[in-house]
Amino acid sequence: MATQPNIVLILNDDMGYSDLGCYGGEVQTPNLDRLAAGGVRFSQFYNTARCSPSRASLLTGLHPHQTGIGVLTYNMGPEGYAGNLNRKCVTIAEALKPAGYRSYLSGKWHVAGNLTQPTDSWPMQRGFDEFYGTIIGAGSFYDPNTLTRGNENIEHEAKAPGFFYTDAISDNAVEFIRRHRREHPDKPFFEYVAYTAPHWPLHAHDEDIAKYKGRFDSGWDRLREERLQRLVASGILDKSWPLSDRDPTQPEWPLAKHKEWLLRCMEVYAAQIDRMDQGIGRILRALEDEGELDNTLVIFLADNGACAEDIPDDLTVDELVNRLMIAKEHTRSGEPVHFGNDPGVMPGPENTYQSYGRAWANLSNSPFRLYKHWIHEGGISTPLIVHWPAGIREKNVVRHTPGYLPDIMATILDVSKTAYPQTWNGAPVEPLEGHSLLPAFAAELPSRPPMFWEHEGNAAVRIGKWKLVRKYPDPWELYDMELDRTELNDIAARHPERVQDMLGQYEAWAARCGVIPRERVDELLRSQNVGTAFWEREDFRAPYLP
Ligand SMILES: [Ca+2]
Repeated sequence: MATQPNIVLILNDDMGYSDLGCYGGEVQTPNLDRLAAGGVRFSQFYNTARCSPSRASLLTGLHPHQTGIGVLTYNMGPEGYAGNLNRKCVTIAEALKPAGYRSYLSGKWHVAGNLTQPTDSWPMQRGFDEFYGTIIGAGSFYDPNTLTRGNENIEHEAKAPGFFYTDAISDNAVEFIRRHRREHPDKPFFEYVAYTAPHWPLHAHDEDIAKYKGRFDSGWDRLREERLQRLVASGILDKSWPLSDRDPTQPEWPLAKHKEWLLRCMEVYAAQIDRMDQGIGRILRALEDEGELDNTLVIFLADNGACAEDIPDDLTVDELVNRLMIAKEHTRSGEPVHFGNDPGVMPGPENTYQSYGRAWANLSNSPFRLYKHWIHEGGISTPLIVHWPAGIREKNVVRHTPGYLPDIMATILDVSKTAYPQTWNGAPVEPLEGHSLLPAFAAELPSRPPMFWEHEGNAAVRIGKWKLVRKYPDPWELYDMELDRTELNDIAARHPERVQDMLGQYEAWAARCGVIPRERVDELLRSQNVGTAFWEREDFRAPYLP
């Protein structure tokens, strides 16, 4: 390569494996589809099951527990769960600095405990030259909390007519590219674009929602089958893997109540992704206009599987607005915001705050089981699209080599020919956990090192075709991923020695990386007065259940 490539790393939030057009879904994503057609799609790429841990791992090439982000950004101190990106890790932006890169972030941060005062864990103190976005993990798309430029709160900018966070993320990403070319024409750049779509609340524009009117009318059962058929037809999934059953807590489509409202929820969810794709189109155009598209490695992925966690009815507005800071009590024009999944209120506008529910999340993760928060395939499987005309010869290929988030740092260092640092600011840094996927851009890899996950007691180890996985507090399950990617036949009882061996490797990893047992995490949560995490409560409202 004559010159170092630019890198544009695009992450989105709470999206299922099969929502995108180029991964079998109904959502119209022509710009991501274009990247897929000109690059490589990975069929077995994995994230870390929830927002903050995934972002911590993606940004550092480590496991989340090593970075201070064991669960989320609550302080559950001290042993690696401080809720702040610590000093034993470097971000991609920091690691690329010695190689001459400038770094930009447009979008969500969510790896800092302090949401209102700049700290050493905020983006500008973690290697980024420019930052536009939010520190918090979720919020209104019309009026987000913690909107920040550099280290300054700019929430007032969201009061401008027509403001919409997804568009603002896209526009700032475009502006960073254009200004970089004017002001630093000789330097390569790293841009991290972290969308919050399609995380709840279900906020979208009428014109985008209208595109999906009728598209989901056949219901989740039929659509789950259609998605699997398209995934098989496009060579992403093997035809021998059956569809998992519908989530047993959810009704078959004909029995679901409030269908008009239900359909609207899925239409808004699709519109959220659609709007993101439109913005990605503008980013790609900016790269083309500046003559940079060929030598830019564009990477797209999601931070966790689709989300079955609703916003519970009994969470007070005070908790949402003041303690969690993920909502505002009134719209910008002073109307009250109607919180919760009331089927009498259609989601989309600024005065609503809703989620699409478990049955649609089940569709989003087709054909897999479970959701965000679990380490089964529905929780951690993500599309991964890589596009780099100057560096990838093949077009429109699907690669089945497995990979996971720590590999992204390793890959970016590899393509930019940059060494991972042993120290940063005079202190030692944890050794890199990921392995470069650059060789997999050209061909399937014969093998890869083991992969490990842990999130709130849910855990897994993947060695070759074997996956040992636990849904806390249930026993460990064993799956042969070549025969059974949808995890339908637990064969742990038939392979006791393999289970013991994999468990031993898992426990050695967990001890090395500072994983705290779930029981202890619960104690810490209670001692920090965080209360029962609302995303785990079973009492949320699902008004469509028969
Ligand atoms: Ca997320």
